[in-house]
Amino acid sequence: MEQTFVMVKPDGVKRGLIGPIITRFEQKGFVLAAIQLRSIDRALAERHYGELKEKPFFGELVQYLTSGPVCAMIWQGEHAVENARSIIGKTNPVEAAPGTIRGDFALDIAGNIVHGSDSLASAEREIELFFGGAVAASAPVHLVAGTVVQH
Ligand code: IDP
Repeated sequence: MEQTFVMVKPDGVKRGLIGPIITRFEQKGFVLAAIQLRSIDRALAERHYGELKEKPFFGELVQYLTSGPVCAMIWQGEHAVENARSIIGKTNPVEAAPGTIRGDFALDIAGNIVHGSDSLASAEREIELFFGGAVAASAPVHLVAGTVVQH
């Protein structure tokens, strides 16, 4: 079953939107395979958004991502990558349709509250970066001092 990487960004966590965002994914039919509340250092933010390093907003983006805790998750389901992007909505909240997460909860592209992998290859890379590889949806996962322990 396909898995994708989703992250509630620092502004989403600060605004108390972890719950509503998880609810959207559960209502859609996804199964939560792993979750961590954590902070991101500069090096991880730069690796995560490595493809955007030439963009003029890259510095602002790294600053944004490291400004507070994030909630990193692996969600599992049919066409997980595409279905997650569809309920998250367009990158710019101005263009994101009402009913999508960004369409309903965000105003500005620089604070669009949630990330979802844009391809299967990105999902695999990001799951490896944050969780050290795919996690079975039925396996209990504990985060011990920053290290994911699977049983
Ligand atoms: P995505 O998050 O919808 O996949 P990307 O184009 O990959 O969109 O951009 C990654 C993130 O970079 C966006 O979610 C947003 O936080 C930030 N970003 C994109 N464009 C801009 C911009 O023009 N100004 C500030 N931040 C931006």
